[in-house]
Formats: sequence, C-alpha cells, structure tokens
Amino acid sequence: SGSATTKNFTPKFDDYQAVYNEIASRLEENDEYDDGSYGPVLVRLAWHASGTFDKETGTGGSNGATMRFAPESAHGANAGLKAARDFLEPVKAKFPWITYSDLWILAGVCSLQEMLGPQIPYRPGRKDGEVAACTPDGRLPDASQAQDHLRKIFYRMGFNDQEIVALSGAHALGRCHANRSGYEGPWTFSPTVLTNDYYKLLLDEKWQWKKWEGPKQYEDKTTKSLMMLPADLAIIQDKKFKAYAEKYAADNDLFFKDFSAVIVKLFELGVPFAEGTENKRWVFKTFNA
Ligand code: DDH
Repeated sequence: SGSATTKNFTPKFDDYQAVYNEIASRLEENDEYDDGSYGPVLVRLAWHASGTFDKETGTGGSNGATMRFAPESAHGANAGLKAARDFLEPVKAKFPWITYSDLWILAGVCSLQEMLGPQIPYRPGRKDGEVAACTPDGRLPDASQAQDHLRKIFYRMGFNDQEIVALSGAHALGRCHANRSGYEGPWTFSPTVLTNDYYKLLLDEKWQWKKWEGPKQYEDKTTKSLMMLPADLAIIQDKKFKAYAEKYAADNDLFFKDFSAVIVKLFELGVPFAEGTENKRWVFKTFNA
C-alpha cells in the first residue's frame, strides 16, 4: 500500500492483519504441498526460530531471524525449513516494512489459527539480526532421546513440565520427511487441523518399533500408518508428563487454552519488546471466519 512505502511509516494492527490475510490466502492457494498445506512447516519454522533461546545468556529466540544465514540454516534440525522461508518471500516483498523475524512468527500464528487452532495473541517488535547472532547447533530437541533430554532442552528455554507437554501437542500437525529428518510419516490422521489427537493417539494406540532401515521410530499397531518419535513416547513414559497428557487427551478446550498460552510464551522468548506492550497483544481475525 502507498502508506507502507512512506518514510517513518509506523504499521498498525490493520497493517499486520493485511499480512496475516496475505499468508492465509497463500496457504489456501498452495494446497498441493505435502498433506495439502504449508501450515505445519510454517509452524515448525516459527518454533525453530524461537526454540534456540537460552535463558542464562539471553541468546537465541525469534528475535533476529538468524536462520536466514549459515551455519544456522544448515543445522540438521532445520533441514527442510527452506520451504517455509521461501514460501514467505513473496509476502516479505509485498510488505517490506515487516521484519523477517516478526513475519516468521506471524506466519506461525496465522497457520495455527487457520488450521482451526485457538486464537494466538501476537505482538510485533522483533528486529532482524546479523550472522554473528546465529546460535550454536544442538539447542533444539533430539528426536532419538527421552525425558531427561526434553527437560534439559526445555528448562533451558524456561519451560516447566506442563508446558513441555502442552507444546508437544503441536505434533498433531504435519509429518516427518525421510529426506529431512530421516523419520517418516504423520502423527495423526488430520495433519492439517490442530486437535488434541496427538495425546489421544499416544495414550490409546499400541506403539511398536517400526521395522525398517531408517532411524528408530514407532508405528501404531492398528494401521501402521502413524508414527511417534522416541521423544514423543517419552511424554507417556514419564509419570509427570503422562498426567498432563491425560488431561489434554480428555479435554480439547483445556489443551487449546494451555497451548495458546505456552506458544505465545515460546514465540516471545528473548524478544526486547517495547515497554508497556505485555498486555497489548493483538488477536487477528481468521481469514475464513
Ligand atoms: Fe517437532 N518435529 N519436535 N515440534 N514439529 C518434526 C516436525 C514437526 C521434534 C522433532 C521433530 C515440537 C517438538 C519436537 C512441529 C512442531 C513442534 C520432525 C520432522 C521432527 C524430527 C521433521 C521433518 O522430517 O520434516 C522433537 C524431538 C520435539 C521435542 O522433543 C519436543 C514443538 C514444541 C513444536 C511446536 O510447534 C510447538 C511441526 C508442526 C512439525 C511438522 C513439520 C512439517 O513439515 O510437517
């Protein structure tokens, strides 16, 4: 828009809603990708941008969008996320005033809401960083490991056990790709709709080792078409984690409420927001409401 090219342009809610709408309409247009949506991989981009945060040093987090640069773009955990970054390039070109770091998180928010998830309040304020701000490899979780590792990784970001379990419900969405992580398959039967099915399936299905040449992963005994990572099974193997998984399996509203709260926290880790904005987050209107 004309105003967006004016010097000293200060974008407002409506300007961010326009970016939201552009992402949502591109999600609809590009429905041939994967299971029919770029939504899951955009959520993963927002999560991997944020999940590098270290509360001791204040480094990492979504401020900076340093995954644009090597070495961070080449970290094993980020394999395949170029598809998400490339998807957003035309959006960045149309709205050049938004930072990559605000755009990536807005895309995560938009995807979660458009995939029928809860409202995810949002505030802008992230600035793009330099290559020197790239985080070291190894800050994101390793799928072959279990509860001790999950606690080490997520406590470093500042999360507790309940929050670890609530965040893990994001695996209702998307799938593993053998050519990205080495793992293969979706966690649920509806990988483009956010539900509490991840917890239900974890608890209700019988999970057995998949017999294949790839890395150790589980398959459901009934259909052999779903998967769980060793790190997913840890959510029901650990007593404290399991108690939360049972609550979320029984109550989708509770899952939505807790998931929204914890994903807002994740997306804001380490971001130096302007003072006085903590209680001034925006809720975007869904595109197809
Ligand atoms: Fe995840 N995740 N994730 N994940 N994740 C993968 C895919 C997706 C782990 C490993 C993997 C979260 C936590 C964990 C999403 C969101 C979130 C893949 C497959 C692996 C491996 C990648 C590929 O092959 O393309 C592990 C380990 C953990 C953990 O230990 C807790 C969290 C917290 C989130 C979140 O969003 C809050 C999403 C979405 C995907 C699907 C991506 C896609 O392309 O589809």
